[in-house]
Amino acid sequence: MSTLHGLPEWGRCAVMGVVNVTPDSFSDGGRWFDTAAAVKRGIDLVADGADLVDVGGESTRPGASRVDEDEELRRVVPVVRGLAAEGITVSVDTMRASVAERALAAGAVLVNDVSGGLADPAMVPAVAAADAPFVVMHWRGFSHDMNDRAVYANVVTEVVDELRARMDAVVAGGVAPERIVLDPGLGFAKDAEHDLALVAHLGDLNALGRPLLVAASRKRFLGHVLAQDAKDGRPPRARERDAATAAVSAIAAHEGAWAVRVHEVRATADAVRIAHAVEAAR
Ligand code: PMM
Repeated sequence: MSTLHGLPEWGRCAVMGVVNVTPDSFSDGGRWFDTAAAVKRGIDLVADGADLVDVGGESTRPGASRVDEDEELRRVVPVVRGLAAEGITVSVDTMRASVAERALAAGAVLVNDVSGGLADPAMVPAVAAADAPFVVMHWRGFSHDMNDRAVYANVVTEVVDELRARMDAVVAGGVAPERIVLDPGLGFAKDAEHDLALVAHLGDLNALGRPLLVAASRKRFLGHVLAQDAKDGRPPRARERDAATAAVSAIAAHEGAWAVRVHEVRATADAVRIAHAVEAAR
């Protein structure tokens, strides 16, 4: 189990609940678009067993175009403030330094950047200046054409190498190594086989020596696997992938992940506890 400077110590794989304040996110777009509904959703996720809540205002679904900065701020900052006021540990999911800064000022304690600081050159300096914990995800480019970048000779070694290079750049930019969390970026410039290979080799990512965040929740690769046994051969809808998500949460926890990021918390909260108990019984 890895620990992370600047955040509570949960003693097991943590559960990060997701609140997407967007009209168009892949699995829950439009559901928590209003500030009050989004804050209530975050409170409900904590009641269900989330240890922290990740608030995002930009959809990164494949093919998505970018939201403008003012709109992202309008979506995210009041929700962060509302959740922090409830004493909830809040993370902000953004690729923009300005949004990260305003969210930290509003009470967020972790910056989750799916681009690992690549999308906005001001992000790494902003995170360094705030001395905030920082999630660095494996990323090869914006969502509008990321599927074209899903080309690997060996996805596991390439993701490990690219994450290591990114981590080195972030540290060179002033972020303390002990504040960095790494994330393989399931579904980002990856097809189903790539995602499965990464889940199968999470131990290789542990070799990077930093806490790992695994975000499989409702993603396409789960639908791809489940479609193979479906009567109509079609993948279940995103919201019908929560049991599959919990299965990955158990695997990730077993492999020592620091946290799993999920839309539906209850099953995953149980999964990480069972994984922890099994580990303790060894
Ligand atoms: N995936 C999404 C959004 N944010 N953050 C991290 N660190 N890792 C991810 O894999 C990730 C993320 C896309 O999922 P959603 O839009 O369905 O919530």
